[in-house]
Amino acid sequence: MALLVAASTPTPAAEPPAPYGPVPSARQLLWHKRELYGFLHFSVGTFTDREWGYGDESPAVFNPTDFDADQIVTVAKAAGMKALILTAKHHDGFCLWPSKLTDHSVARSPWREGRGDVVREVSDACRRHGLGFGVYLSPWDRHHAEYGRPAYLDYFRGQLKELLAGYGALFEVWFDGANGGDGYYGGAQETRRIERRSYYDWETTWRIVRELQPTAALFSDAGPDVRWVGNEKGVAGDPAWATLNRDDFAPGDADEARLNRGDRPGTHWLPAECDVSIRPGWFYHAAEDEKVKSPEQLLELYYQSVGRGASFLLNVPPDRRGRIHASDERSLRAFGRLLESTFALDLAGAAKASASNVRGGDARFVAANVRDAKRESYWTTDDGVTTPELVLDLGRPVTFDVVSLREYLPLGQRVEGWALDAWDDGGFREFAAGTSIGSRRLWRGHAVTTSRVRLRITRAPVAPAISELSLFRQPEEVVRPAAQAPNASVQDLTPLLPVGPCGDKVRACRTSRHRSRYCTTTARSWPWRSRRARP
Ligand code: FUL
Repeated sequence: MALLVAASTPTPAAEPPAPYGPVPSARQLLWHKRELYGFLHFSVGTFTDREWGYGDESPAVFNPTDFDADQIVTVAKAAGMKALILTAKHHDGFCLWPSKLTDHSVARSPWREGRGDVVREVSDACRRHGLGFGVYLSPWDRHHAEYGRPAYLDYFRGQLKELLAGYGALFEVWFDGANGGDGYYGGAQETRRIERRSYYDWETTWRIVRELQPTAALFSDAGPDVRWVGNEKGVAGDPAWATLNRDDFAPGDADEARLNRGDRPGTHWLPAECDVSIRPGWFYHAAEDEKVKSPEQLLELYYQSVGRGASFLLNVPPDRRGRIHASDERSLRAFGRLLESTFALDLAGAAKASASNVRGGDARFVAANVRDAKRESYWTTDDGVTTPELVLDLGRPVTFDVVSLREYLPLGQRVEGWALDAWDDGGFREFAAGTSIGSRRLWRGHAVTTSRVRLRITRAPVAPAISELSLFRQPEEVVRPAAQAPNASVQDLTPLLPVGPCGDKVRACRTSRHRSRYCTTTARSWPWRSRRARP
C-alpha cells in the first residue's frame, strides 16, 4: 500500500493535460450520453410482409388499426432507452409524414382518413415522455422516378428540410448506406446504380442538417459524427476505438472490419453505433413473433456495445396495429428491469480512493473524482506518468460482478490497456484486463468479493484521465455468460456463450478441450483467479 501515496513532486501550476489525438465535439459529447436508444422500422412493408418494399406499394396498404405512439414510447422507456429513431422514409419511398413534395405518403392512406402524421405523433410522444427523437430518411428511394439523377437530390433534400424544420429538436439524423439497385422508379421498373462516392454530394446535405439542427448527431457509414459499427448484429469490436481515419470512408463504401474496431490513434473522433433488430427482420412479420431476442440476449448485446464504448441502437418494429407486439414488450420490459437492477446501486458507495500519482497534487485531479458520479470530473496524473494505479478502499468486503470504467472524453481517448485487481489474502490479484475504455468499458464476470479494488493503467501514450470506476452486482436471474474475452473477434462473441463447464471447473478447463473456447483468452486473469476471491 505504500506506493499508493501521491508520490510526485507537485508541478507549479497544475494545468489540465493536453488533449491526445482527436477529441469529441460538443454535439458528440451530448450523443455519448444517450448510450441506449431504439429504432422504429415502420412502413408499407409492415403491411405487405416485406423487408424492402419495391416502391410500387399503394398508400392504401398503410392502415394501422390501433396506432399508439404512447404505447411505443412507454415500452421503449421501460427498456431503458433514452431516444427513438423513426424510419420517416425507408427504401420503399413511402413517407410517414404528409410531405408536400409527394403524394406517396400517409396523406393518401386510409389511416386517420389521410390526416395522420406518424412522425408528428411519435416525436410528440417522445417529448411527452422525456425521450430524444431522431429520423431515418433513406437516401435510396425505389419509388421516385428521378432516383439516380440530379433531380432526385433536390427532392431528397427538400424532404430532409421538412423533417428538420417541422418536428422540434432531433438528437440524430440517420442516413443508410444501401444505395441503388432494382426498383419501381415511377414505373420504369429497372435497376439503377449510382456512383457511391459522388452521387449524393453528402457535404451539401450535411450542411443542411448543421444549419437546421445544429445539435443533431449525423450518422452514416462514415459519420461525420457517428459511424456504423460494421455489422447489423449489435456488436462492437474489442477494442472499438472511438477514433477513425474518416477520409478513408464514405457512406455506402465501408471497410466493415475497420469500422468495427476503429483506427488508433485515428484522425477524427467518430464513435460507433451498434444497430440490431430485436427480431430477425427490421420490419414486423407475424412469422417472427416467436423469434424475439430474450432479455438475456439483449443484455449481452448491451455489454458488447455500450460496454465497449459504443451505443446500442435496438430496433423494435411496431406491428400492424401500430403498437409494440406483446412478445417484444415482454422482452423489452424484462431487459429494462435487468439493467435497472444491475446499475441502480453502485457498490463502491463511499469508497475512499487513492492514487499512485495525482497531477500536480492538485485537488481538481484527485482519485476521488472517479467516485463523484460526474462525467465532468476526472483523475489524472503528471505528464510522463502513463501507467499509474488507483485503489478503492471499500471499507468492508463487497461482492460485485460488473465493473464500469469511463474516460474523460474531452481530452481524447488516452488509455490503451488496463487491469483490475482485487485484494485477496494479503496481496492484489488480477481479475480482469482489457484495452480500450473510451466512453465506457463494462466488465462482467464471476463474482469477486474483496475490500479493495485496484485499477492499473497498463498502457497509455500520455497521462490517463479517468472519470468513473464503479462496481455493480447483477441480479440473480441473469444467466451469466462466460468470461468476457478481451481479444476475441466478433465472430467468436456473436453466439451467447454459456457459463459451461468452465464456470465451475476452471482449473480443469485450463488444460481441457474447452481451453480454446474461452479460457485461453482470459487465463491471464480469470475466472480461475477470481474464484479465489469468491465468498
Ligand atoms: C439497412 C437497410 O437496408 C435495412 O432495411 C435497415 O433499414 C437497416 C437499419 O439498414 O442498410
